Amino acid sequence: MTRKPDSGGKKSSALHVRKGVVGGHDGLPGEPAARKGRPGSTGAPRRVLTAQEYIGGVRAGDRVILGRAITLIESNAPAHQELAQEVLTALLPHRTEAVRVGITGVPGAGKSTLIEALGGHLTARGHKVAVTAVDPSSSLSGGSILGDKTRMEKLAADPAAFIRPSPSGGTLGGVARKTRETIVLFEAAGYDVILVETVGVGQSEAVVRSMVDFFMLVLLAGAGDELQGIKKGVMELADLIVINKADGPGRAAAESARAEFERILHYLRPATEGWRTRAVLSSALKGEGVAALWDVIGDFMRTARQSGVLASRRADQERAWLRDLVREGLETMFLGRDSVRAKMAELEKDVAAGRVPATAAARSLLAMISTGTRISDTDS
Ligand SMILES: Nc1nc2c(ncn2[C@@H]2O[C@H](COP(=O)(O)OP(=O)(O)O)[C@@H](O)[C@H]2O)c(=O)[nH]1
Ligand SMILES: [Mg+2]
Repeated sequence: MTRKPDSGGKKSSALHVRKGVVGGHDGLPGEPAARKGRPGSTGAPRRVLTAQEYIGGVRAGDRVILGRAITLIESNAPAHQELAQEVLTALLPHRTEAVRVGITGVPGAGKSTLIEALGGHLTARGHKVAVTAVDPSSSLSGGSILGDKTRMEKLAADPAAFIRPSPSGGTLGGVARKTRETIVLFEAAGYDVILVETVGVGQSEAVVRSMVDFFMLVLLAGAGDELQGIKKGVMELADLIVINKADGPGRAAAESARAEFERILHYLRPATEGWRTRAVLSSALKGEGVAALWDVIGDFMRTARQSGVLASRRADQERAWLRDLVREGLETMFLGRDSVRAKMAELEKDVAAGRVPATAAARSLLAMISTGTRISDTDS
């Protein structure tokens, strides 16, 4: 093992090959006056707004600027991210205290239709409703399937509502970050009910649970197999189970499914301390049960606020978010080095061939953090 001299660390600044991109970008904060009036100086089709323009526009509830601010936080370009953080930091103290609701369930359960009905119910009562989705698969399918405006035609045209499809962007972690930051922007723009839809696959329910106050699971009746297929883990995340499509010939089946879920819920740990998860019926299509559903959410918010559970949940969520970001940042920084990537490729071959145990391989890679390995990758 060769230990590199400490002076090698001095070269670290040479690592940032992205520098040219950052420097040449129109969106860099710090010189707004110079940027004004020079639209398209980098050949970009639209001038990047200044931090003040984003902040003022979002706070004023300007829908166009809100949309562009979300696009900014969704961008992976380092210059955009820097500006985005400036905007988010300034907006943080100006948020409305919104009710954040997560909605999960299998495709076809009626989540989007329910959001359309609930959203309309709320805007009619003076609420401002923002809708988004967490759909990590959207980058694979090439477009967002969730938060799709086709099921939410009325809400999409409602001036008191704002619908933003799932960010399409790689990992679940990346999508989660963008969605959390989008929620901050929604709240700074004065939206007081935030609805986040996610499909019931993989880890996305847990991710949405970690960013909302209240989480509901939308189910269908009359599907015995489906009932079996619902993971106990997902039911234990839910503050409410909604048996949808309780209309027409499906009504009776929905009622017996409701009774059955009530029984099952007795044996499960509730998702929120001091709150009993119940099962209710709805017909999103006819708008039935939607007002009652909002009443349940109101009860929940009052209870959780009074008991302090809401405040501690939100604080826990912020802390967990911080830890996630640090973990991801470390990973990106470390695995982003050429020397680490080269070593990783080598070790992957070794472990796949059974030459080195994975644990030993991981240790030797991680040792590159502490043994003074040059951050500069000229040695690789
Ligand atoms: N009969 C009935 N159909 C519904 C109801 N809610 C949704 N649907 C229908 O179920 C299908 C799937 O709905 P959608 O909202 O897209 O489900 P999602 O995939 O969970 O978002 C659509 O054809 C809806 O019209 C309901 O309450 N009753
Ligand atoms: Mg949907």
